[in-house]
Amino acid sequence: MKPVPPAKQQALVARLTKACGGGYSPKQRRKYFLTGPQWAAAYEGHALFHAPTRRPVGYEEVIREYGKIGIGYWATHDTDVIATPDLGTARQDETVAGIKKALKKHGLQCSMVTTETFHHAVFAASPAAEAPEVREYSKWRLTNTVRIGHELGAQFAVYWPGSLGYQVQGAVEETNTLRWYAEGLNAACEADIAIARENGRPTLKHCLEAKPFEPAAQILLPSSDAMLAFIFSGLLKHPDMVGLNPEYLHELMWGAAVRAALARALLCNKLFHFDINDGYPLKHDVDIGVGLVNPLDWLNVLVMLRTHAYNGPFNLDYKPPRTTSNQGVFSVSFPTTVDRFITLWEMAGEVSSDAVISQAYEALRAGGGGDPRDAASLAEANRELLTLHELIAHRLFQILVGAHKGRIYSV
Ligand code: XUL
Ligand code: MN
Ligand code: MN
Repeated sequence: MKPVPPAKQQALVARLTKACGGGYSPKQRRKYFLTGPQWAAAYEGHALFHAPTRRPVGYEEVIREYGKIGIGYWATHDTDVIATPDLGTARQDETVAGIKKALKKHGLQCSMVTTETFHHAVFAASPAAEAPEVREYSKWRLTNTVRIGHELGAQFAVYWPGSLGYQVQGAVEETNTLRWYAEGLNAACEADIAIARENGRPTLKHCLEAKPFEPAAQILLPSSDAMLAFIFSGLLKHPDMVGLNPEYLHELMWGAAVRAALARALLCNKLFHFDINDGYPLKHDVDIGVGLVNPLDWLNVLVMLRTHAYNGPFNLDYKPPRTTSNQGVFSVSFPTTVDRFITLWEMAGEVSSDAVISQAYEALRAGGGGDPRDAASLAEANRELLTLHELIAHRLFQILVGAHKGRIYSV
């Protein structure tokens, strides 16, 4: 094949994307509570060892393109859209007004706001630093974000304390740092109660998001479970307002079974929000698109969430690869990740109503009888029944590849 000249490359990608088929319409995509983060679409492909590969994009372009794709909700960090020195000034008001206009024009709603407490040098020692003035500033930043959230009509506020930790042991006293961090959240919840009352709106749902490492080497709240303990520790004044925003990959990063982590959050009624992506266990936060690495695990995760009637947002916290162009972010990255999510979600519905799986579950729950005081008799009574565990896993694989609908490969 001859080289493909740059002027013809977009048309080639468009032709092959179309050839993939199976895409959902924007109208169908809008039926799901899918939220598109400003930072995900605006990610320029940069990292510690990577120069950017894409040009910057502002909120107008992101909101417009999400609207075209059919992503019905938008989320942002404060500093994704307002430069740090402009926070709390008339320029913030102008930007918030501009965002409202863009959301209305393209038929989106703002679902979530979050405060950047990890990038700016002021947070070098975390938002819960030793210096009281830094902590005052953090409280102001969190409450300012809550105010922006109410102005934009958001329902959720997310907190990712990625710099709440240390590189060198012994430098910070962990119990103090955690108490100070709780004070910040308390300030945000109290401000929320007051602003919600002023505006006749419900309070926001405040969601903690854990990641086991990055950017700090050791993180004080590294997992969703650590955060559950923190919520119930007595340090929070409004624990009822605070829940979790687990991220699929962040749980894999410490080697967890994502379904089990979600189960623990569900049992505590704290699964408020879910960041969706994919990646590899015990590695870095690569934020690959949903289902590109672990489709079977993703199917199982969605079966669990459907079973428990999870109705919170699915936040596309995904980094389009740096090999994808600006055009590709909106023509390939977001539509395909959304469509894989929808496919897996609908497939999870098929799992729930699959006759083989439901009969297997029913039989397992009925058990094989036997004497409850006699281990040998119990083992014998259930021996053949327990083969169903493996059969269920096989059936899930069949559903994933469409074999349950007669799709076969000839040999
Ligand atoms: C970082 C991460 C963040 C949070 C919001 O790994 O996931 O984008 O979701 O700050
Ligand atoms: Mn991530
Ligand atoms: Mn996230």
